[in-house]
Amino acid sequence: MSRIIVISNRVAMPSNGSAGSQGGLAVAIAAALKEYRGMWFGWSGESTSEYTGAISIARADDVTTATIDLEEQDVEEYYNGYANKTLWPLFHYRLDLVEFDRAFGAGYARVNQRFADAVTPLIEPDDLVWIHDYHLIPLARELRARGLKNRIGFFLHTPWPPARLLATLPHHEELVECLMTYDLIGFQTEDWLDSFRSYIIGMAGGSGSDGVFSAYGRSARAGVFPIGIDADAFIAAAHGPQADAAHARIVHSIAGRKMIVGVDRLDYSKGIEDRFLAYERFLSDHPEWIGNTFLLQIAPPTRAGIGSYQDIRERLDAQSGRINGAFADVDWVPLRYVNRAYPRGELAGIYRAAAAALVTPLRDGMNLVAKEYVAAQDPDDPGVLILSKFAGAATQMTAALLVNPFDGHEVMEAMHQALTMPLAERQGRWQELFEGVQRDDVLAWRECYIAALQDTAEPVAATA
Ligand code: GDG
Repeated sequence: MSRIIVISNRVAMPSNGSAGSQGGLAVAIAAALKEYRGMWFGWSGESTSEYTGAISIARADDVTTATIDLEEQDVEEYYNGYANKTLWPLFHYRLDLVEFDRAFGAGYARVNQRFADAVTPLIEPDDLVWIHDYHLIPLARELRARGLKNRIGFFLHTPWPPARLLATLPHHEELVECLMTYDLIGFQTEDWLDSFRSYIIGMAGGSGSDGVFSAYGRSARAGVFPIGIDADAFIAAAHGPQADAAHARIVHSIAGRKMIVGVDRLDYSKGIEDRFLAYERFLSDHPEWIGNTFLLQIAPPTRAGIGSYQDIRERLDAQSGRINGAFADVDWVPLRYVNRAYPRGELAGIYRAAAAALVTPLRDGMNLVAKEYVAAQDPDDPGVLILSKFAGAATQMTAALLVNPFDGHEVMEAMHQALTMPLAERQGRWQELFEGVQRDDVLAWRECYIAALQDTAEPVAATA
């Protein structure tokens, strides 16, 4: 069997025991690589004043990792810059937050070349190479330029933006041309594949049918591969000692009320601001819930060096202060807003204790929190998932209460519906969701993607 070489920006092994907020990509890749012969290559997360190209190899939790440190300038221009100030907001439809800077583009190209230089000697002829996310779109072109003939696949964890939005990016053609160097391009949902198709046909003058796309003189396959969670491991964690202890602690502090939970990296795409506004409105319009419910929002800070992230943090601090100032009583606080990460086992116990979850991103490639919440529920008394229509997960999780996160009224009414939903309906909805989460788990995703990558025609010729 071929080895799989996974390449992503960060290599970060999540662990059940310690707190971590590596985000969905790291959680999913670690789960997908376990029990597979292979290697995970990427940035260590460390920066140095000068780039050395030295590779550190390690083995943790059955996964071999190979990492490089980046130069401080790389982190600024490639990671904070092009990846997180340009592509992330653009791919999440936030043109207002996009920053274009030539230095960012140069840093993006440079780091992709550095990745290619470092990883090429580690790749053997039969290996399948699987590259992840928007940080590394040009990497296949760089690997081909270094003579690599292996099958190379790409998976995008975020949305792919509509063609007219993408067209606002300087040199957008080059980005898409790079994507066409892959043998297989994977998206989370049909929506993002449709956006890609409309760009290829409408803007690149290419064609696309039956999963095969042609443009810029090359052909690539593209398809939909919705990512899942490591369901069995998460269910086990939800009933483990760490979860039980966290569950007991939170149930004690819930004190007979109904808890609504939100868990998100502190990111503007997750819709936390609109969620807080909807919750404030819920307390005003449904005063019967004052004193009888509360919202626990866990939001570990990420990308804290970026201005738009500092801005949203300040706004959320102000909003939470205002809501608590207006509604709190001596023995009750309506909003518990926590800026720290919890170990995964504890999170599972917290999910299990929540009568409802608010997963209301404004735009999200998939959203794993929605799936984790479902996996953690007690079958005899499951909570209700309130899910944004604009999360990729909504295409699979149709038994959730699906809401438009921009419509505060709708979100507010969904909270009321969730907290008053009869047990039989909760169980019916949960059963359907749970079966999907278990069936379409991260292992199914990996098998499906790898099988499709193996099925691709012979690798395309090098572009050097
Ligand atoms: C990207 C795409 C796509 C959060 N707080 C804590 C914690 N987390 C974990 C959650 C979950 C992960 O982080 C977040 O995953 P999401 O999928 O919700 O979102 P992104 O990080 O934006 O992930 C997304 C994903 O990639 C996979 O393809 O679904 O659309 O944006 O696993 O549990 N984990 C711990 N403590 C916390 O406090 N341990």
